[in-house]
Amino acid sequence: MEKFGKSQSFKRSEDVRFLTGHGRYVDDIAPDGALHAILLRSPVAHATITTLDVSEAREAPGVHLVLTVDDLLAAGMDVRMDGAVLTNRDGSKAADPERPMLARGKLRHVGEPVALVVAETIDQARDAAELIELDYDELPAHVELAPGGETIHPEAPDNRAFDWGMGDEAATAAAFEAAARTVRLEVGDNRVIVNAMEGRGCYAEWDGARIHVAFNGQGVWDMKSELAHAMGLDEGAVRITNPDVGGGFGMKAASYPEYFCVAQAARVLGRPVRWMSERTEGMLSDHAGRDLVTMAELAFDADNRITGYRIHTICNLGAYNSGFGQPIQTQLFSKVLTGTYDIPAACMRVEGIYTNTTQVDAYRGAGRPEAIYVLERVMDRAARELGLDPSELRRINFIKDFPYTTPTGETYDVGDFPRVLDHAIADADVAGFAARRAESEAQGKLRGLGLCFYIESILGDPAEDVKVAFTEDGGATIYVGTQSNGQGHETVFAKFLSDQTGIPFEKIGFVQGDSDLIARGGGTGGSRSVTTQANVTLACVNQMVEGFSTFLAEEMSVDAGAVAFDDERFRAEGSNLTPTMLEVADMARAKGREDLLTWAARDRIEARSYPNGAHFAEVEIDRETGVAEVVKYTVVDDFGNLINPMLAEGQVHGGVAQGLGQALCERVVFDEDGQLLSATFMDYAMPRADDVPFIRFDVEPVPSTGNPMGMKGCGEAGTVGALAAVSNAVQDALWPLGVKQVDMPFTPMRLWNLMQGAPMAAE
Ligand code: SMO
Repeated sequence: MEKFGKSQSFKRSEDVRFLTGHGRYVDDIAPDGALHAILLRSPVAHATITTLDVSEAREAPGVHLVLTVDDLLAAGMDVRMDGAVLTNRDGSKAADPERPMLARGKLRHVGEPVALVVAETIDQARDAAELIELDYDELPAHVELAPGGETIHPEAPDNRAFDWGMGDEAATAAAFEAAARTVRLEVGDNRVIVNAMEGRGCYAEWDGARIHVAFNGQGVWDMKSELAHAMGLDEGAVRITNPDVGGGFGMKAASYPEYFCVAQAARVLGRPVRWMSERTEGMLSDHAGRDLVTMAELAFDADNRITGYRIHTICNLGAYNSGFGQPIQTQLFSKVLTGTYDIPAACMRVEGIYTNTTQVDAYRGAGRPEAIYVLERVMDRAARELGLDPSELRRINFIKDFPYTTPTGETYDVGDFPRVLDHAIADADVAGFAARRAESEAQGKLRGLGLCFYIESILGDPAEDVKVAFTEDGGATIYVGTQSNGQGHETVFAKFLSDQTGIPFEKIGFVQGDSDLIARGGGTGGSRSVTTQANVTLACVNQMVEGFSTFLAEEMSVDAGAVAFDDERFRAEGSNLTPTMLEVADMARAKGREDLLTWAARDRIEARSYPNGAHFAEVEIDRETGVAEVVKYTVVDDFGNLINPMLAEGQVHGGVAQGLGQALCERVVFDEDGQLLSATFMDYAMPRADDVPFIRFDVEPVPSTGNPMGMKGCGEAGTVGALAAVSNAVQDALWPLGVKQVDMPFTPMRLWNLMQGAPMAAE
């Protein structure tokens, strides 16, 4: 691993641009003269449309176009949005009702797009939208996370989208029958609204032959093929770009109806058209996260070893299948179902439910935080019931021999969970907790300590693309298939290329997110970027070194194979020439060897990697007010080898803050009619800076064997660990009062009621 020993906390070169207001976000760069689009959205959660008359709106001042689903269909568009579909336990296909780009006959959630209005100004578009006549017969809304209720899609009786399973049910049942002890716990995982700092937006332009759509997404490739298909264009006639993006978190990974409608408007009008979401609009139309309830059961033998684990989950899909809605709480959840424990028999059953709410899809971790949350909550409960220290119960059950194949078929290559846990116990000063608790109590506060030991499986496309082009000005440009959403890719990937080639960092240009410039790419998601991009960049550098060496052998009049590259210079015995890579590129250019000036590679990592770690949270709860505060937080991660520890730590900070927000304050409330009551920042509580404590972070690396750099991926890990750590700490604080179960979010009202002995429903 010597070659990767150059890891260092190199500062982000893009920050100067971002901090001085020079970011190029989609709404900053829309073409001059672009028309403004707004969406008329459904004001009700469930209804049959009786009238949709846009004629008056079309005549309104400044209006250029109004599109309904009929207009899209009349233009020959395929209005059906893509969504992955599962196979049920009984072998049948899961319900796959159409999700139209604009409402088609029915309205199924508040905020569903109904019509697109394009005008000279936003105000004119808004005024025109008021003139649209939308009449409907309201239907009862199905909001509850349970089967039954008014049918939303005829294809899904009882509003059940799927009934999916995995694992060995019979072996698990046998383990439960033979168990010395069993422990069960029902755990809710509250719905969250993602609220990226930058809302969703796009613009589109049509030049008569090609469409260009710029949107703030997590990659351009899925959108390219979907848009070509929907608009009936060759892929060659579609260019998709992602400029700077202010946070995606899985929510921006999907294609959304607005992008297709805006593209069609640009094609119809032959003029650029732009759309930018407002905050409340985003809360109603961005895919939400989590929203599931799970019954989890553990079976133990007399030595406190887990012999069986099973879960039954009900999860919310919202009104339609969105891109990844179905696989998240099922296939992705299954990747880490049994966590870091050696569990011989396990199985899962998941029922997906349609409701008259906005779609629920990927959110930082997509299924893996949910799986770890459930497991680490029930492990914590088990420790209490078995009378063991929570760390001890985990230690007894840790997987110790690698490679290890889990009951759901994942093969963990390496890990050293006891070492990571020991490090965290020391860093968190677990030994001093009793004294800290006594201090808190002296001030009228409850104090709890919570542990989560998580593992993640990095996901997304294991293949990635890169191109390196040597430029006339004596530098090089790296083109990457991944997509920064603010993580610092520009710095990390240029620095990686610099380290591997000796090309000075400041001479390396960076290009991402343009389907015309990069052959293919997997975008950002599933903690994949650094591993996949570094892997393929390395493959590309190896090609460059080989090609340049062959070229140089001739120039130096030495044998091919005598030329060596030491990360900075090419050298060969018998030659005084020791050129750098940029110098070789110049030599090649002078000789007209254009073929040596552009290098492209595509490579696949053969195995996934499994970041893991321990989070300890300490929470103080004010008995008078019910306010819970996270007062101490410690993370020790095994991310394998890091190429920029500072940026990895930043990812952990952000991830923990997001998990802490879900645990402490974020609460989505729909009323019984399906109206979103928490649709502004006055009503929806995001975590603020003073909710987040100092986070102590360290690493205990066990390099992955799944990729040549020994990396493990760190983007989602903070969120995966934070939910259960904070929840177990709150549980620990309340246990002495006889409170046996409490679900997120731990709002003051909820905790205060619990402390008064009032039922949670009193909220
Ligand atoms: S939730 Mo992510 O972008 O895999």
